[in-house]
Amino acid sequence: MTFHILTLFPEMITQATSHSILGRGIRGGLIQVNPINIRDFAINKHGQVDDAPYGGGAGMVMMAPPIYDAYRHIGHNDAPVIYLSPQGKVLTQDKAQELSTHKNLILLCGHYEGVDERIIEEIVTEEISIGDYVLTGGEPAALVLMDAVSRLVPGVLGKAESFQDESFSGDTPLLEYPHYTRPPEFMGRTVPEVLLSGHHSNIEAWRRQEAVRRTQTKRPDLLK
Ligand code: 4FV
Repeated sequence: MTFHILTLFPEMITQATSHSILGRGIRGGLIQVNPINIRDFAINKHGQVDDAPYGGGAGMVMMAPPIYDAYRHIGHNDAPVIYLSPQGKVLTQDKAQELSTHKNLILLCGHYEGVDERIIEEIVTEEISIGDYVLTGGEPAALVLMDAVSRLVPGVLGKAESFQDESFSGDTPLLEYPHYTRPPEFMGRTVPEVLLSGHHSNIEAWRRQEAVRRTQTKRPDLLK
């Protein structure tokens, strides 16, 4: 799968995606990350890509033409175009699962007060938010989406990593059960006996029960 990112800060994307699982997915050829610098499509030799809002008001607005030309440059007019913005539906595991089935995804990162509404009307297929708070730019949100989606692309997660019974997946989205590893004792705290029993069905039952209990206490909204 290829992520085409329309951004004013391509280095933010390349730097953040070259590590760990995403980096390995890229080196393994399973994931491609193609940042396009909108400023390469500026309207004048001053590299202008934003201007004052019509109707006045604070801040600047990103202009539609440079974004449109950058979009055309990608050459995948059939790919979903996602605008990362607080106005979007909040990203969920199910949405990440759906997005992981596409060969190409185009991510539009806003800055300043946002982008001219007409570019949203012209090219954006859906708006996605990573949460009800305001960022300085869409790049951190694009990186969150790319991470959540990439790890669901077959082969990106190695054998050691699995997305079995993880949070928010499966028919009833539960939070994950607690994890323990060596040392057997830490600051006087021990490991639940059942996990040391080797009795797999008891361990499974305990983990399920813990997942339900935690979801009831921490995220009862998920059980509704
Ligand atoms: C955001 C979010 C977000 C809004 C103005 C970028 C900023 C600036 N994106 N989820 N929350 N974007 O705050 O996705 O253009």
